[in-house]
Amino acid sequence: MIFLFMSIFARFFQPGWTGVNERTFIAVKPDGVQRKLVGEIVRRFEKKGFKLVGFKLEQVPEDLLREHYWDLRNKPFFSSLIRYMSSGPVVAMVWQGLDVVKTARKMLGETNPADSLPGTIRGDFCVEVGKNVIHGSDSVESAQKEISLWFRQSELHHWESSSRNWIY
Ligand code: DAT
Ligand code: MG
Repeated sequence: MIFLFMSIFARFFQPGWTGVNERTFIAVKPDGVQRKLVGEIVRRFEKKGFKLVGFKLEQVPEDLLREHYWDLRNKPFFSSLIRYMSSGPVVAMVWQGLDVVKTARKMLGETNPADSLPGTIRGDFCVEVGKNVIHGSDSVESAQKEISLWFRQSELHHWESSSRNWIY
């Protein structure tokens, strides 16, 4: 019910998330945090030229994870996915920039690490689909839903990057 309300809200309340203001939701999963990959992952997004607008370390309640992965609720791996995602803290982030949703998915690699090219995060740092270290929104619409599910407005920061004119 809350999720339905949030999706409707996200659909009609899109505060100019296009062009250089496009945003995506990225999470370093519990295995990524345990394996000390947070710095490496943040480094890749920073160096690419994207802007960090939200960041927190959080042990995520199962009900939020069930909403987050609602589309996969009938998959056989759903309950193990929820157990894995709630097994330790995750780092939830919002990154902003031109075509950030599509580009972040490229930087992540494929869902199955075995299909992910070297140079991608999943291609470089993991081997199994059930422990693939990172989440990234798959479309602008899911990014909007996921950001409103994981972050309060007050946790999203508006700031001017001093390197902006060297990137755009
Ligand atoms: P992605 O995370 O690349 O967007 P997805 O949305 O299809 O992939 O699935 C969400 C997560 O569920 C994925 O990151 C890992 C897990 N998953 C997907 N397919 C799986 C499978 N066949 N076995 C186990 N876990 C799977
Ligand atoms: Mg997905």
